Amino acid sequence: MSNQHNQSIEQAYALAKARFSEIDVDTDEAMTKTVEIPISLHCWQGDDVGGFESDDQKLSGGIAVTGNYPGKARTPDELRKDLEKVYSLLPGKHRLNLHACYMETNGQKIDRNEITPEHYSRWIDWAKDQNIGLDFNPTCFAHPNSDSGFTLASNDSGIRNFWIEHCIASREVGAAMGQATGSPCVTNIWIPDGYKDTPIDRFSPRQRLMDSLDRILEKKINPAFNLDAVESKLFGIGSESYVVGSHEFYMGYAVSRGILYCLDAGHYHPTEMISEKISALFNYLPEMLLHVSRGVRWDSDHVVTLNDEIYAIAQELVRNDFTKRTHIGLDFFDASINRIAAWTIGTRNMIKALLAAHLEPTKNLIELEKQSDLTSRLALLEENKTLPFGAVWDYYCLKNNVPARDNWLTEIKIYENDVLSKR
Ligand code: RNT
Ligand code: ZN
Repeated sequence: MSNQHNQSIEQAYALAKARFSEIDVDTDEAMTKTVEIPISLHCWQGDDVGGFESDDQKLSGGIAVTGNYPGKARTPDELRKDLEKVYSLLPGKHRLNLHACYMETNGQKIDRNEITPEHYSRWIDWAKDQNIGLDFNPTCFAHPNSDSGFTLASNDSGIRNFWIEHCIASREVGAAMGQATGSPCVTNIWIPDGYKDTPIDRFSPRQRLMDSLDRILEKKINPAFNLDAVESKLFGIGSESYVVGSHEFYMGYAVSRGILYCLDAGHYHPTEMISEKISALFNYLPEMLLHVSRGVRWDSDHVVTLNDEIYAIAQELVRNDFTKRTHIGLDFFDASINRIAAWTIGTRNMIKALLAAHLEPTKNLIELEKQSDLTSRLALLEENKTLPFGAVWDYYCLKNNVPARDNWLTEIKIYENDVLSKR
């Protein structure tokens, strides 16, 4: 970038720094704290949750990707190349969240219950090379054994055992990833199980799910290598009336078993916010996983924008010092726009929200709350919204050697022209 461009960012930053110091906020410290927080990028934004197992397996499980933007990654190498582009546009060091169906088997048919760390060795080598951590997910959908709509809660013991084996194997893969990268891998279990229409027996499937999970988690794994999480959901396409793994089910399960609970921002009633749940759950759980997403009218997994909820999530984590206990993952998939841009926009927004939260004069606001000066609390919260946050963000990008302002978009346009359009 030109000197002039950098200079204007530096000048704006100097003014912003002075303005923030008037309200006792240290902008340099805010940047130092933000850069320590990794975001786990979801591999599935790059190829519409396709994976590399077989060509004919359609997405299922009540989730859907819409859009047909050209340039989708067709191979693991293409996906890695795309990810490298995205990482180069993000300030800070981040992680990759991989789904089991992104295995690489050299053309060999490996069923889900047969996966071993070897089938992810290229991902592991690449992660080591990039110096990034890995997270993992069993893929309990898009497979003939999930066609009935049931997996770990199935009443067919053959089907149930298959998925139990897959999840057990996934934890081993997670542990190998954690060991190889030197950073614990969060292995997150989400299953689609549920009914389109009103069930008679809501209890038995949940008892079966509990039993399946207990069998999966039977083997203790060193938490320095692998951490287990379970993700709840309200409904999916085709499971509108009943989802076995509901919020209450998994909250109770995670608390009673001492594992991580995954809060997905799209998995609750539309007015129910995960930002509100974080401080409740941290009374009972040592650590949590987030799937930051944006539902539009339903669990539609739109690209994360810098909206009230993403600010609120970041505020909850920063104000309460929960950032070290929270694994921040993303979960959106949009194929109607450039997929690399979608990843970049959503992730930069999560980072922006964290930086903004670090720029809040929290101590002063808490003081007002303690004094019951609720008028000033509201007044200052509103004043904060127009502080020169953008100038700090631009400088944060500059300082971390990634494109500031909308310059990242220029890079993506070049990449689209040179790489994506040739696919
Ligand atoms: C589905 C869950 C789940 C998936 C990914 C692909 O509703 O949110 O996390 O999106 O596993
Ligand atoms: Zn999710």
